[in-house]
Amino acid sequence: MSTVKAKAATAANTAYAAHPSMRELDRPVKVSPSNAPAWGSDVVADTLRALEIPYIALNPGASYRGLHDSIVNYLGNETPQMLLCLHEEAAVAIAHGYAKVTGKAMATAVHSNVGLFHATMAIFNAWCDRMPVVILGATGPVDAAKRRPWIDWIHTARDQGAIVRDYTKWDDQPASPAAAREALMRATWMANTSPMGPVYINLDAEMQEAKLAEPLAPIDTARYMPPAAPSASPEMVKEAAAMLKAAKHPVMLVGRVSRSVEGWDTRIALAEAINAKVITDLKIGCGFPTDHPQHAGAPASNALVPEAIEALKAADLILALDCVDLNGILRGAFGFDVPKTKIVSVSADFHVHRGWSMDYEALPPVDLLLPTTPDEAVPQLLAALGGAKPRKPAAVKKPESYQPSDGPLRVDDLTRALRHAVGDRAVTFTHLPLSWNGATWPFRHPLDYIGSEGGGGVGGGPGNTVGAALALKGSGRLVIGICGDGDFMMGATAVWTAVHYRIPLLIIVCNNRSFFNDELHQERVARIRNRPVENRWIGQRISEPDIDCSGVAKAQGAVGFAPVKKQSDLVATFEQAIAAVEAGNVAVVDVRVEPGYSAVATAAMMRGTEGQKK
Ligand SMILES: Cc1ncc(C[n+]2csc(CCOP(=O)(O)OP(=O)(O)O)c2C)c(N)n1
Ligand SMILES: [Mg+2]
Repeated sequence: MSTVKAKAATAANTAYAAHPSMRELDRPVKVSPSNAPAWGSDVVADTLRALEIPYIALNPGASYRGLHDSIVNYLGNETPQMLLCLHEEAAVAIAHGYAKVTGKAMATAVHSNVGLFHATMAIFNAWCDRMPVVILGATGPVDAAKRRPWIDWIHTARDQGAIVRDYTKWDDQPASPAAAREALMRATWMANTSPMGPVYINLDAEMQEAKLAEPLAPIDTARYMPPAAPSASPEMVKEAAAMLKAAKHPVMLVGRVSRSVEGWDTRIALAEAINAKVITDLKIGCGFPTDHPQHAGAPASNALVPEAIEALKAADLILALDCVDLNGILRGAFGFDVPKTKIVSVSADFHVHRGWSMDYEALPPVDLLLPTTPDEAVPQLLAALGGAKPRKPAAVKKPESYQPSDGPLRVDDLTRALRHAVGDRAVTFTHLPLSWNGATWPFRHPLDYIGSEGGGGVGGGPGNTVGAALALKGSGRLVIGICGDGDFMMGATAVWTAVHYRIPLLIIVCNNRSFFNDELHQERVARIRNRPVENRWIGQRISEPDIDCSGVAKAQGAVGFAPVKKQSDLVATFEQAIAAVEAGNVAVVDVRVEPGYSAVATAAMMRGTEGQKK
């Protein structure tokens, strides 16, 4: 008898359940179906199941051996199912990638202080990306009299949650199974409520391993997790709609939005109803078709393209839909002049702005704030404006016919060849490199691109890709993560988890043999100081030896290909790699690209050094 009542499976939550094929893997033997919860950690496991957590990505450790046993021998390694990871950063990055697709938290478990230390950067990435992850940790025994000599002492910290408190929504260290059950419900509820984010629950080893003194009265989790979406008042919506209606040249800045098709269609309808120019941001998942005639130029990451700057300068109203850095965008168009244009912002993000991390960015001027999410507000705004206009079907431009040249292989050549090899398949990009040129690949569906790692922590690309591919397993979408060589090498062990759990995906490494972003930084400093820019590569190049990134993947069981060095080999290699993925494999292609970023990104990084020595 479980101590927590699970919700019945509904259409809404089946997409969130584990993929049936995963159930064939890592099956425990001799698990009694009539198992009764007998230990503290059994209550924790029961609660994870009641919360319908499908997976728990973990790296093991003695501090949570009680919970580990409960998941395997009490639950039978189902809901949640364990996903073994070779590094805690990968475990959290996988859960983060999963949330980027589903909008819901899965769990991770990390060992005491040391596992949590490894996990921190990935937690920060999820935090900045406002993505939910339930992180379980462990410590102790808190009671010093119960500690084993040495190891239990070094792995017990007085306030372990302090390591991550400043970039999680909430943390707790429950002292009893009943308190742990409550903490898990609160944590999951908070993580999945907008603005979303990671949460941390630290489980005392002794609490996990103690026999249950008495059975807990069963509870129904749903009653403790009421829906709590932030909302704007009808008056505010009316006022914003009137401002939109009066505007002649509105601009819609699309920021953090869900992956829902309904939300996507409603944003298109709103933009068309008010004839707004639209600007999207490669830092986050796509929120609007980038080849729609109203999309101003191509999407970019840290800099605005000229068409976007022009649209903003001509705007008489700006509608900002939960932008990651609204003030930064305004600065890209208006410099340090405060724009006179009226600004309506839809964002509830201020609820999670805290003192330690400044990921809230500069305070933007806002004339009307709707304190809610774009997914809530856009349909209301559209209704207040009288609904959608009839739509013409979007004209889909075919990519230009592909012709490799025998010139140097650049990222744009990689993209053209990949588009050709992919053909009409539906693709989800789970990561794009800093060298990506937004003009080269249109996004036409909310799952075409799920955004970057969020916190600028290099190394998240592979893990985010694995987690997203897990969520998309069986969806028919071809999952492709394009990572820099620096990013791939920092997060490479996530490949093993994908291979072991048979999660098909393709990783393409844009291998420029360098932490190239920082070469540009060194060039900038050298120019300003009138020093030799020729030395920018020192301490940056990952060459001599060059790394065979697909070899690193092959060693972990993935299908690896010989590094591609010529444009003419790209399409054939991509076709083989796609065939391997469609046969259920993990494939990694290492493409030796020339170092270089798109013109917009390079210009942004070099701004202010024009005229200085090259
Ligand atoms: C954890 C971490 N370390 C260092 C940096 C600084 N940094 C920003 S971009 C970058 C280069 C990344 O190299 P790669 O993934 O190969 O991309 P490239 O710039 O070469 O296209 C580095 C080192 C960072 N953002 N995060
Ligand atoms: Mg690189």
